[in-house]
Amino acid sequence: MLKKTFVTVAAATTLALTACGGGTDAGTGAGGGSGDGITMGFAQVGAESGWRSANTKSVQDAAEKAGVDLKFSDAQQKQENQIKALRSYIQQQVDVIAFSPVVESGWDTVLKEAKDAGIPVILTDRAVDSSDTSLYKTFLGSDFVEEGKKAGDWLVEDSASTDGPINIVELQGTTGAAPAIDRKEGFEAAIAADPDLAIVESQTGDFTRSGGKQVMEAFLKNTPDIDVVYAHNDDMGLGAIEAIEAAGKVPGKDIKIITVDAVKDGMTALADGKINYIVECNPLLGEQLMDLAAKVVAGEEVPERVVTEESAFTPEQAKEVLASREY
Ligand code: GYE
Repeated sequence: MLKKTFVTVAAATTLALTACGGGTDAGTGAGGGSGDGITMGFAQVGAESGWRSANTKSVQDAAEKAGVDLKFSDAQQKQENQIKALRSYIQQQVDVIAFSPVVESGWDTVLKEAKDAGIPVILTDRAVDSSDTSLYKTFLGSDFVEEGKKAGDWLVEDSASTDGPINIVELQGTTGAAPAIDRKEGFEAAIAADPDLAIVESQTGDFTRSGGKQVMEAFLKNTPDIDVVYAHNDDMGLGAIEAIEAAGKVPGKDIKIITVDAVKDGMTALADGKINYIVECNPLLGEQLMDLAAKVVAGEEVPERVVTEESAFTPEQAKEVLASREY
């Protein structure tokens, strides 16, 4: 749907600073030339996970390919840093702002400042909970509730033949972040189908490997019979594996592990049988983002919501795709 031509962009982008590159790539979705002359301020969450690194690279590569002048900042998982970055982009009068909000709440004031300055904002990867949807043009990213649901559905099916209670511990993402809230919600809704499945402990590991390890160590100390770990991303699952092994248990067997993302390290652990199931979350949003930015700057209509397509992997499937996995 997004892979449309941008031949009209050159004419419509009256504010474009330099000559546009024509539309030779138009229709391929490759983004070549479509963003020529556009300045984009991009406020990234941080560098907390393998997913994030792949996302950053995708945005930087796509900007270069599209001829977009990218001003990139890393907020180190702190909302105040992200707000500062947004204000500096407003001051610099960039053509478009894109950002992945670290948490859902608290954006109205700064988004209003961008709107008043006439700078369009694109949300990428994570959503905000503002009731005023005129504060941003579009949201490009995954359906996190659906991801949580896929994780829960797999567990319901996997435990169908087992009798008795199944104790799940949950490693949540960053508190207040859209993917943490939604992945929890989707998973809980799915496991409600089986009364034997219960979340007995749930805490944030902040989407990091060290966070996942630390929280899992505490879970293992406090809770004797853990059957399943549900981690909101691969990195926390990988940290949990270290804690489980250090406690003398076998990850994937004594304790089953379900994660979200499907980055290379996660897929390697899945292929090795240390993780049992991974729900994919696609970080390669760069090209779609540059395409949307070109349209928004040109004053063209864009869909309110652009959802990325994703699948899920078993160990067998991980073995098949691992070698060709880009990130
Ligand atoms: O799943 C996690 C990262 O917002 C979808 O953030 C993203 C999440 C991703 O730290 O690994």
